[in-house]
Amino acid sequence: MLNHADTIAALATPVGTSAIAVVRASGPQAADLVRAIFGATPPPRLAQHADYRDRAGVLVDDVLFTWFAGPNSFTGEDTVEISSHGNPFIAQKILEDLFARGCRPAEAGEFSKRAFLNGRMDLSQAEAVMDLIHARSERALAAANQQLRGALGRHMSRLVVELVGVLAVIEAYIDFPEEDLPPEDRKAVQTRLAGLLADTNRLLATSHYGELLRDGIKTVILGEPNAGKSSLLNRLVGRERALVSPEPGTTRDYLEERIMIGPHWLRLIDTAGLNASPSPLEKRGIDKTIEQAAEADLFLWVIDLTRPLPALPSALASRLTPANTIAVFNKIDLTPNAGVELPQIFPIVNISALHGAGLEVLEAAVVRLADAFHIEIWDELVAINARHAHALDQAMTSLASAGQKLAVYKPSELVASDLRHVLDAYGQVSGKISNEQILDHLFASFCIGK
Ligand SMILES: Nc1nc2c(ncn2[C@@H]2O[C@H](COP(=O)(O)OP(=O)(O)O)[C@@H](O)[C@H]2O)c(=O)[nH]1
Ligand SMILES: [Mg+2]
Repeated sequence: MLNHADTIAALATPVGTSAIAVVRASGPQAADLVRAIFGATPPPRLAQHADYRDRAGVLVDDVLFTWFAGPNSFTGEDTVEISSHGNPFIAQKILEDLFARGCRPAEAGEFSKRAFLNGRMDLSQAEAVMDLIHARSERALAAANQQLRGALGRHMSRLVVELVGVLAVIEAYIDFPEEDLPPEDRKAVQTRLAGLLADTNRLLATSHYGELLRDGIKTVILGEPNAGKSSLLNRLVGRERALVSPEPGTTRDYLEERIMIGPHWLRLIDTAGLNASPSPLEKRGIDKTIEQAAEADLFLWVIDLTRPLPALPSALASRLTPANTIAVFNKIDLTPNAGVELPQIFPIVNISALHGAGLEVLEAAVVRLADAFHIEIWDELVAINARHAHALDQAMTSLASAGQKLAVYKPSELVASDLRHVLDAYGQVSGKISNEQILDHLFASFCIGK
């Protein structure tokens, strides 16, 4: 275990009035602190009821505290968690007392950093702690929980083991340059590299889903002016978020709101109406709509049933598919029997944004489309973040380069050098691959006896 000389302390709960507040201290002095404040270290992981008296002996609060003896703690160090009444003044008093007794204020993320440095979790798990804290939907929570339990780390370990195996085969020939890689080995290595590329790509392909879970599914409401887009946004958000008016062109700029629909977290965007002959200001609004649509995951195309179906600008029309678009026929209160011929077969939902009819059906339709974004790899929900994606992208590049070199009989050193880059890139994801681990693997597979 790494030695961190400092004992750090911080408030683990938000500042403010609440039922309880938790102050946490971690580091080599934690045992002494517990003895000094509470008399003795109790059995680990059992909450204790005690008076908290500061250094001057003044009673601060009666608290529950829990003692964690390292390495069986979040950070891997001796740790104490003190739950006081949730008054920020009390929590501050306790913190000040801990500082007076020799702790120093923890930096942002420092508890997790220590957990990582002490080998309590890999980097992807440390990130999952953040994801867990910020998860806003059932799906995001499930993904964070799986990552925290090491799902991504396990996938990465599998890839690393396979890669190191391939590297071992190639390295064996580097040491004996007079013997080039025999054709059957070359073929086998190529097949294994192709497998690594495919598996890496599968993980990489979850990055967009990761974005959706962390930032919300970008859902653009579009349609002609006065179709009822803003009315629909207000309905879904549950309050008067956007101005609604019979005057066309009310929404000039786009508006964004985040909402939950079923298990999904959505970034809902209301846009300027697609007026066929816009004023210059409307034109700018429409350009923004097209910009927003370029990166959207879902579309709610609001169609006013009392009017003929307008043509969509081609930049938009080309983005809409039955898998990402719901045709929302609005104003059924005015024309209950109307229908509109659509240019493609989209799922259709009839609503009245004004009266709220059809909203549940619409939400169910959104859930159905959003469900399709769900990706599982080897039965686990994996959704990597942007940092992982960057590393895996580099891994893909180097894997492809190694494959090419093999194919054109480049020297094995050059192939091995590419593969070491892949190993570095894999290592960035979990932050866990040490040279020793690699050497262990390498030597374990060296039974060539040459
Ligand atoms: N009768 C009826 N009027 C609606 C409905 N939805 C919207 N409207 C009206 O249509 C007009 C334009 O609505 P708005 O939401 O501002 O449309 P937007 O321009 O697409 O954002 C307003 O007067 C709304 O009250 C509906 O379902 N039924
Ligand atoms: Mg509007």
